[in-house]
Amino acid sequence: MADTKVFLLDGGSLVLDGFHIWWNKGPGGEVRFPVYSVLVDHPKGKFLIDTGYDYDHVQKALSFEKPQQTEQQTIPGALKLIGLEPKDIDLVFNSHFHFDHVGGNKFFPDTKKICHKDELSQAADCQPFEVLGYSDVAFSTEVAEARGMSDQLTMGQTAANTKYELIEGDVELAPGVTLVYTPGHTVGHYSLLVEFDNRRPLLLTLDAAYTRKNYDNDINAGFHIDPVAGVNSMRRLKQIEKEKNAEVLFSHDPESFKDYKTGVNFYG
Ligand code: 5PN
Ligand code: ZN
Ligand code: ZN
Repeated sequence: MADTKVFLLDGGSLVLDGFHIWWNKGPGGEVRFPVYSVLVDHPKGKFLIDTGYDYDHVQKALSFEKPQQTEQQTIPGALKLIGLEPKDIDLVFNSHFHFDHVGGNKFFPDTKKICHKDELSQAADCQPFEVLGYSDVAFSTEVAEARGMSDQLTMGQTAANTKYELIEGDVELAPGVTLVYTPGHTVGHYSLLVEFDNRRPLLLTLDAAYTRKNYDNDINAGFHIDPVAGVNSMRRLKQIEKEKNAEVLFSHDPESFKDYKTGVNFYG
């Protein structure tokens, strides 16, 4: 754990109606929220958790989400800010395969990639209400071909360079870096716990809780495969928060994000 650093890579923002962020609760109306990825710089390797959204994909498939993303908010741009390039990353882990978490996977053809064992098959054969969430399939030739969307494979993706190692349950990536299985939002969703030598642990909910209001009130976002599992996952995260005295970071919280460390500022 010595010297572990966590960088949040600002990936721009999107818009949703409040009833999609706070399911059956609201209030409705346009909410612009952040999207970011997480770089864990650990003595055992540089782990990238999620890769944000692809601007062109969102413009094409979900233009109603009004993407705003500068060059510095792309994955290569955000890595460059901290003096890194995609080739410096040792492992890409996707918390789940929604479009706003996989858009930059295409920059990592030679990097080891990991996901939950059921997430890949679900993205390849999703429920009708999940089609928009799983609309960017360029992260996997297998998924793109299964869905008849091979036209998205424009950056030389092959079966070999979009292979995923499959995991299940909680997994420790390296000492103090734990993937916490939190299904509900999707079948194979994970949150992330990072422990340090010299500061409180960070618990990143990822899409198990979009915002502090979701978390504090056990409110799912409007996108889920199993809302009961989603509530149970939030309760589990709160137990971990208590046990570990963790600082909790949310995936898409416009208010909290203002205080998060981004760019060259890091946790550690
Ligand atoms: C930001 C966002 N927009 C749409 C969807 C969806 O259909 O499933 C998940 C999701 C999102 O996170
Ligand atoms: Zn999601
Ligand atoms: Zn998301």
